[in-house]
Amino acid sequence: MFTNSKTAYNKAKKIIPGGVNSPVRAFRSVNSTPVFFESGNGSKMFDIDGNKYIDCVGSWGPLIFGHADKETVDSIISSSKLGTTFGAPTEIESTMASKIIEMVPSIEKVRMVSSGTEATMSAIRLARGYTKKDLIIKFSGNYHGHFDSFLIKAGSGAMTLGKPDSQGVTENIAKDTLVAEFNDIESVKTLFNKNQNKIAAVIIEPIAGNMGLVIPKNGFLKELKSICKENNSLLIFDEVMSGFRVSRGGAQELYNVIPDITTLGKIIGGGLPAGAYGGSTEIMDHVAPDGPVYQAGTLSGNPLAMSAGLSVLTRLNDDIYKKLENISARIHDGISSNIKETGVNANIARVGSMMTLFFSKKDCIENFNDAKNCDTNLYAKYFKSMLEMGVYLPPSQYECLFLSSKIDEDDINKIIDSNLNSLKKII
Ligand code: HOZ
Repeated sequence: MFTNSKTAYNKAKKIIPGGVNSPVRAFRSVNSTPVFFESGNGSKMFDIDGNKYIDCVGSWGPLIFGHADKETVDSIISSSKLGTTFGAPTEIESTMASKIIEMVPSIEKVRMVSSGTEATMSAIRLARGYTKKDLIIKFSGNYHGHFDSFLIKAGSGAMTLGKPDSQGVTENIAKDTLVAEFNDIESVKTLFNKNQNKIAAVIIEPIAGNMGLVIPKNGFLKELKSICKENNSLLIFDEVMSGFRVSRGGAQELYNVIPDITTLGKIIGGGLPAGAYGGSTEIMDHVAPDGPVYQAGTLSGNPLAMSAGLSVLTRLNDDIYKKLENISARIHDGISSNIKETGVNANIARVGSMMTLFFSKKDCIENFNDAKNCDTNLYAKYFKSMLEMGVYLPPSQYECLFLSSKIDEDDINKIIDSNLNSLKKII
C-alpha cells in the first residue's frame, strides 16, 4: 500500500508514462499532481490520503447512478460467476443490442466494441467502405478518441498538451481529415464545395463536450444533416458522452436529428469498458462478416460489460432524467448567481446533467476559438480551491461535469457554497 497520493504518483511516474493511463488524469492543465483514489460510494469518492469528495466527474460519464451502485455491482458479480469471457457469442449481447435499438432512434443494427475510440474509428471505416469515398470532416475542438484520423485540432487532453496534432500521425492520414468550425455551417459548405464527391462522412459530437460543453446552435445539426444528404455523405453522431446522458435516445432524440451512424460508449458499459456503433440495417450490413468492412475484437460484447450496461440502461426512465435535470438546474442556478455576485468573468453552459463553467469574457462559448481564449490559469486556481473544499471537478477547463442521480440536497448546497467561496478566493 502507498501512503499518500504524492508517493503513489512518484512511484507510478517511474513505471507508467506520466504516471497515468490517460493524460487528463495527470492534472497538468491545472498545474497540479493527481489525487489517487481508493473507493467510491454514491455521490462520493475517497482518496488514499483520507479525503472525501463530492464527485462531479462520474468517471467522465458512465456513473449516472453514482459509485458502487448496488444493481450494477450485483449484475457484475452474478455474471462473473458464469465466466468472464468466452470469445464466442452469448445471448446477453442480443439483449443489449435490442435495448440499444429500442432506445436510440437511428439504430436498427448495432455492433459492440470495447471503447468509444474503437467505436468512432470503426464508424469512419464503415462510412468510407459504404460510400467508397476517402475524406472525413471533423470539427475543431471535437474529440473522438485517440485514433490517428481524429487527432487533428482535437479537444480534451490534446488541447492542453500544447500540440493539438499528435506526433506519430502521418501526413498521409492527416490529409484525409478536413476540419470545419463547430456551429459554423458555412465552413462545412466550403469544404464540401472544394472536395466534391470525395467526402465519406461528417463526424460530430452533437453536444460538444471535449472543449468544455459547447451547445449546438439552433438548426445547426439539422443543416448538417441536409448537407450530408445532398452530397451522399454520411452523418456520424459521436454520442459516446451524450448518449443515454441527455435523454434516453441521446442528443439525436433531444434535437430530433437522425444521423446515419451513431457511436456510443461510457454509460453503455455501466462503468466497465464497452462501446458500440450502429445505424440502419442497410449501412450496418456492410460490416464483416456480412459485408466487406472488417472490424473485430476479442472482448467485444464481453458478458460482464453487457450485464453492467444493461443494469443501467434498463433503469433509464423519465423519472431519472427529471431527477438529473432538477439536480443539475439547481447547481446551474446557484453557480449563475454566484457569478453575478462576485462579478467574475465566467459563464456556465449546460445540457441536462452535462455542464462546464468557462472562465471567459464572452457570454457564451460557441466554438474552439472561444474555448481556447478561456482563462485556464483561473480555472486551475478554481479547480484546486474546489478540491480543497471537497468537490471533485474535471482537472481541465476543456472537459464537462457529469452529474449523478446520487447527488443529494447536502451535496447541492455544498457545491454551490464551495463555488461561491472559491470564486471569491480566486478573483
Ligand atoms: N475527454 C475525455 C472523455 N471523453 C476525458 C477522459 C480521458 O481522456 O481520460
